[in-house]
Amino acid sequence: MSAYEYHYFNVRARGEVGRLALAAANLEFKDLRHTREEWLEIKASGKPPLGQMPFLVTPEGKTLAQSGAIMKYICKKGGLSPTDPWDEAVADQICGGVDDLRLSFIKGHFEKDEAKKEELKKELFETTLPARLANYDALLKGTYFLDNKLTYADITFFDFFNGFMNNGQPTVPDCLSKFPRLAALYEKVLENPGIKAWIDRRPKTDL
Ligand SMILES: N[C@@H](CCC(=O)N[C@@H](CS)C(=O)NCC(=O)O)C(=O)O
Repeated sequence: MSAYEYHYFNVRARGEVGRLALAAANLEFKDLRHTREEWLEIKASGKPPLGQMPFLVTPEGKTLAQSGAIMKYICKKGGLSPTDPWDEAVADQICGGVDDLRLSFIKGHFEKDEAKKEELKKELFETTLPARLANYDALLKGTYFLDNKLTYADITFFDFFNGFMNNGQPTVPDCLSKFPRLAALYEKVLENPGIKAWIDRRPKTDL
């Protein structure tokens, strides 16, 4: 069986969660990192379903866009998805909260006005993040968000705190220091053999 193709720019950003999912699911994949020029050609070809990256090409040749949809599909294929509908909704709740945090981070990161940028960062780090982390701490029932099973909720949580809050460094980010159970969850995800090997071998990028 040929490998999955995963298309994105040479950054972690929105694309990394899919790569982490592929690694955790132990699925062989081609990590295709495109320059802007290459991307414009690929986009013009009409191959990416929504004209955006990341997008996935399955071994059967099917294409899928949207980082969250790709990540969930891969996790289902790899047995990293809850099977109970309620558990799946709980996992989606975790991921939706992470989406909100990611959007707040991106808004601050790309803000051109320096004063506004500082204001957005202050709000995220001093207000939003501590409140949300307290919520996540309360939602954590066992080793993982869904007790003792690693799912896409944990991978999504890890991706944000590793890729966005800790610049891809495998150490536990400072913002988790007041939440030892969440820090332990982060470390537990990092111990997954597929994720660990991927983090060791993935290209080092600024974003
Ligand atoms: N909601 C989408 C957002 C996708 C998106 O905004 N992709 C950007 C890169 S992060 C992109 O493809 N930009 C190039 C373009 O639109 O031509 C997802 O999560 O996949």
